[in-house]
Amino acid sequence: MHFIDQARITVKAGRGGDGIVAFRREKYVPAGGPSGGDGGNGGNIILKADANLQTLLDFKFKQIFLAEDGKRGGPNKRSGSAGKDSILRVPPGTEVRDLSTGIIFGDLVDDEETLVIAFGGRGGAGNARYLSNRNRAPEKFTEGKEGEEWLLQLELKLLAEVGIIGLPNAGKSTLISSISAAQPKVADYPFTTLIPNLGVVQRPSGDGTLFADIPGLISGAAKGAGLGHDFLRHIQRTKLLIHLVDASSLDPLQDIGVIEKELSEYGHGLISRTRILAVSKKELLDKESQQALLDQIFQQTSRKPIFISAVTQDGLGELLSQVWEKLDS
Ligand SMILES: Nc1nc2c(ncn2[C@@H]2O[C@H](COP(=O)(O)OP(=O)(O)O)[C@@H](O)[C@H]2O)c(=O)[nH]1
Ligand SMILES: [Mg+2]
Repeated sequence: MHFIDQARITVKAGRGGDGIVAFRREKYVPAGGPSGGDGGNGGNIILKADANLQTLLDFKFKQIFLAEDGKRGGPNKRSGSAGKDSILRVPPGTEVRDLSTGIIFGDLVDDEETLVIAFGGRGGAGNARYLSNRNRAPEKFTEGKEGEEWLLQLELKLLAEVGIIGLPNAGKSTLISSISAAQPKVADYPFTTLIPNLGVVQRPSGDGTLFADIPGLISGAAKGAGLGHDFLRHIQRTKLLIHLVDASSLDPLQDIGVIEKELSEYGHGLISRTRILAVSKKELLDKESQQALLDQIFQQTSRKPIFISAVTQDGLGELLSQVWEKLDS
C-alpha cells in the first residue's frame, strides 16, 4: 500500500552555439587563414537526488526548466563558452519517465546521485575547422544543434508522516484541504469505498510533508468494525498523529475516549505515538465555552488541546508549528 506523488515537467537543454566565419588579419596579408572558432556546447539538464527533499512539491510550482545555450565561437579560433548545466533537485526514490512513450529513463536512489536527463546541443564548427589544401579560405561553418527537449513524468512513492484521525465529521478532510499545497494521488489502495485523503503541506523550509486524513475510524475499528482496522494498520506508519475532535459534538469528551480506546486496543504502540489533540470548528463556540471545554479535556486527558477552525483559519498556524517542532525533535 503506497501513495504516489507525481509531477510533469518540460526540460529543454541548451542549444549549441554557432561556429563562426572569420579570417586572421595580418599586416600585408590581404586575407589570413580562417580563424572562426567553434560554438560552445549547450548546457545539460541534470537531475540530482537530495535527501533533504521528501516530495515533488517544488514541481507543482514550476514546470519548465531550461539550461543555458552555448555561446557563439569567436575570432582567433576562440571557442564559445559552454552553456551552464541546469540541476534540478529531486527526492531520493524519484523515477523519471518519458511521458509520450512511458519509457523509464532512470531513477535516483542515493543522495547526490545524478542523471543527465537532457543533453545540450553540440556547438557548431567555425571555419577554421574547414581549412584544407584545396580550400585555403573556407567560408563554411556549422550552426549549433538544438538541445534535447523532453516532457517528463516524475514519480515518487510517498509515506505519510502525519496522520489525521478522529470520528467521522470531525473536520479531517476540510483541515487537510485548507493546509495543503498539493494533493498527490493515492495508488494501489485496496479499498474502493474509502480512501485516505492526502495533502502535501509546505514547511517553512519550503519542502513538503505528507499528511493523510484517515477516514473510517469508528467505535470497534480495532476489532475489525468497518474498514477501521486496515486504516489503523496504515496509521501505524506515520510519525505523528493529529487527533481532531468536533467542538460542536454533543459530547466531545466521549468522542476523544472512543478514538483513544481504538488506538489502545489496536496495540502496536499506537497509543503512545506522538499525538496532538486539536478541537475543530472553534468558531462555533464562544470564548467561555472554549475555556470550559479546554478545562474538561485537560481534566480527563491531561492534554491541552489546540483550538482550530478551518473556516476562519484560526489556530492553523499554531497547529502546524507544533507539528514541525514535534517532527524535528
Ligand atoms: N463550522 C465549521 N465547520 C467545519 C469546519 N471544518 C469542517 N467543518 C464542517 O464539518 C463537516 C465535516 O467535515 P469533514 O472535513 O468532511 O469531516 P471528516 O469526516 O472528518 O473528514 C463538513 O460539513 C464541514 O464543512 C470548521 O472549522 N468550522
Ligand atoms: Mg473526510
